[in-house]
Amino acid sequence: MSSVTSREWRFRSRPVGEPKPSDFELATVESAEPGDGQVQVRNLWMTVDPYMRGRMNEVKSYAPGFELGQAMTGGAVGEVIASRDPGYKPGDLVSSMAGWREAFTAAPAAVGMNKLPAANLPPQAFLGVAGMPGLTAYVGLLKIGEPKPGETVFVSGAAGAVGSIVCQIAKIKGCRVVASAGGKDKVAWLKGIGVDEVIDYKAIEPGPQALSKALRAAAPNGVDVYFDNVGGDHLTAAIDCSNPFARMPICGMISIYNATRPQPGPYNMALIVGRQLKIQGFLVFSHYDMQPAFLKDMGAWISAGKIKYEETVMNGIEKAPDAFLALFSGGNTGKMLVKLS
Ligand code: NAP
Ligand code: FER
Repeated sequence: MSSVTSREWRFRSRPVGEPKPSDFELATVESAEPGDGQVQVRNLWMTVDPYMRGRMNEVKSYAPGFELGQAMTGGAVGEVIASRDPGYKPGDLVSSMAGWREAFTAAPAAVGMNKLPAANLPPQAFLGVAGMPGLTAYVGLLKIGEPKPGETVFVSGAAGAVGSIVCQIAKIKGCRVVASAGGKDKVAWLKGIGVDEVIDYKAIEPGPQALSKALRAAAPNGVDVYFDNVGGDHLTAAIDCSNPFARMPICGMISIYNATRPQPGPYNMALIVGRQLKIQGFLVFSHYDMQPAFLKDMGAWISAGKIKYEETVMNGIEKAPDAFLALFSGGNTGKMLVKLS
């Protein structure tokens, strides 16, 4: 046992609009030898997620925001290198919220530490397909969206961590899946994993209701479930093309996370009444009771080849802000991850 030198990213300045590299600062620290009840961990992977943008704002929300001058936090998986907690031993693989750093020493409860579930998956899968984003897809689609075989499911942000899993669960449930993503490569990848129709929203000719027209063409029988990762024009188009009693799990609205002024809602909200739409926001944190069922189903689907997952990997702690910023310009296909060692 000994102290270990680590680097960690600190929150330097609150972004206005799009975050920039100078909003983060890399510091070198010592991860001390563990004291009684503490565990020392070397992180192998960390995740960057869109929700972190909200934590950079000075607004009250479900969870406290990042504090200026303090280390950033977020999901990570790592290996125990020393332990003075009887529940952990060197070599154990653990998840925690002590991401954005190479190594740390902490009491397990202080950083939300858990041993990784036994599963035939690489550790970083627990930051993506078998972790928070995968559970988000599972809960949002199945519990809130309630898809029935033969229905049409429209998914925005479809080539991302959550969206790509939503598309494939919807196929498993016998639905027709229409997806939206930006760029030819993402379109090709989504078709390769079984999506029926893909709209390249970045290639649509601009014009009034352009996305609604593209969606109507891709979903001629209308939309029964819309899984919203994007908000804005995508939500408007989904409402335009909705069938009576459509369900819309609102997972995220990444198109407006960097907005600097209040954003208008869809102009067609009156349709919600006549079409009897159910539009419901949700947070994955309220649904961890579904995690055991999720891990069982997801493990079986991956083993059976019914769910495929992609990762976009940046190497080294230095790259963490770049990886985070790239989420807002579509730099990832599947889960965006930073490999630390
Ligand atoms: P992700 O989809 O892997 O990455 C973000 C993607 O968003 C980018 O790759 C980009 O893809 C797309 N994007 C960025 N700016 C956009 C814009 N202006 N218009 C359209 N698309 C844009 O991220 P994720 O982790 O899976 O998260 C997806 C959504 O789910 C986010 O809204 C996130 O906040 C939400 N989420 C919610 C919960 C919850 O509990 N409610 C949990 C996890 C995630 P393109 O190249 O296609 O533009
Ligand atoms: C997300 C967007 C928003 C997310 C969580 C939130 C876990 C939470 C918002 C809040 O607490 O107000 O992608 O993912």
